[in-house]
Amino acid sequence: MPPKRHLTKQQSKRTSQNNRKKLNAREVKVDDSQLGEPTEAQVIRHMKYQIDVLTKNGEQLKCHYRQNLGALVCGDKVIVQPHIGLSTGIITAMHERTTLLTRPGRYTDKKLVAANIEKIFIVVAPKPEVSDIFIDRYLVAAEHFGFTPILILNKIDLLPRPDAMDQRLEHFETVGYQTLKISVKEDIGLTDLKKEFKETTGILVGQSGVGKSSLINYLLPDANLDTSPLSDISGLGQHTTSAAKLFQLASGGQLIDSPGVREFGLNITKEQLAEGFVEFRPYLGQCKFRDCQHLGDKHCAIKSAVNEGQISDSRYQSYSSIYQSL
Ligand SMILES: Nc1nc2c(ncn2[C@@H]2O[C@H](COP(=O)(O)OP(=O)(O)OP(=O)(O)O)[C@@H](O)[C@H]2O)c(=O)[nH]1
Ligand SMILES: [Mg+2]
Ligand SMILES: [Zn+2]
Repeated sequence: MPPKRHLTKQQSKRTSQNNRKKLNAREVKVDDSQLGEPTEAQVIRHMKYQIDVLTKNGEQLKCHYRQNLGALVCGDKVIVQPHIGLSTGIITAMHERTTLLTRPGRYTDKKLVAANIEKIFIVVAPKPEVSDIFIDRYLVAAEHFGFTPILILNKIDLLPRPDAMDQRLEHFETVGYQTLKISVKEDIGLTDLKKEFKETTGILVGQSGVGKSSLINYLLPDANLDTSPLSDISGLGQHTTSAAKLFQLASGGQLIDSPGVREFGLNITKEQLAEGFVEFRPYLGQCKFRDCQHLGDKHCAIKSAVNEGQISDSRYQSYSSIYQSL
């Protein structure tokens, strides 16, 4: 057998770009006279070479798009022209985005995750276990990109007592974040949670196996999304969901299910990181040195606030370790 060819990042990027061009070229051979009226629509899923949209009239179309539009992502509001008599179409324009969630990609510095979202629901569970820094990364992203974060503890049916994880949640409540405790399995706390989905576009994020798709299935039984138990060996989720997908809720809101991640990478500068810790803000600009990195300098206003108990040790540790990783 010939040795396996290892592609460099550049090569794989080029190969995938070429494949995409080929595919688009193949599909684009549609006579414009076969196209219907331009219609408002929203991207509900972006798979490798295909984009599913939902039109204002509730029609679902498989689409390709004009290259000059740039990358499109779940949540994007677009104009499509349906192919008459088919459930396909072409995306011809995109409306300006109100918000955009991105993270560093494997081959690019920015991978789009979702657009036009207002709330980010950070889903955690007693199992798989989660660290505070995992949550803090999402909170920083929420502050940076301008979403309202809500921390959801699912699977409370697995806890020995209802208050078993209260302290951990209180820690985030003290900083000012809303938290909710639920069990999708035993239908606990879901009425309050549903209120948070009304008249807004939200995204469910978190580790694999915390129950994001299970929650969508509870809200929309017809969605019939795949879910899987945690791995017996690692105790971790099995990365069941592979692409983000947007759902219309009966209450009028929209909710995006997203694939679980091991760690949420941040696309921000070191200065933006400090801004992303909301309770640091009153102290920023008060350090002795203008370029203070808040990593333990004696004359650092943030470090003093930590020493005086105004900022928690855990949040400060998250800051330091994310800082090192940027
Ligand atoms: N005990 C308990 N198990 C739950 C609850 N909600 C979901 N699960 C289980 O958790 C496992 C993982 O659920 P999924 O919905 O696949 O998790 P996910 O977050 O979508 O995972 P990925 O798609 O891999 O990111 C499944 O076996 C669910 O049945 C709950 O409230 N309690
Ligand atoms: Mg899932
Ligand atoms: Zn400082």
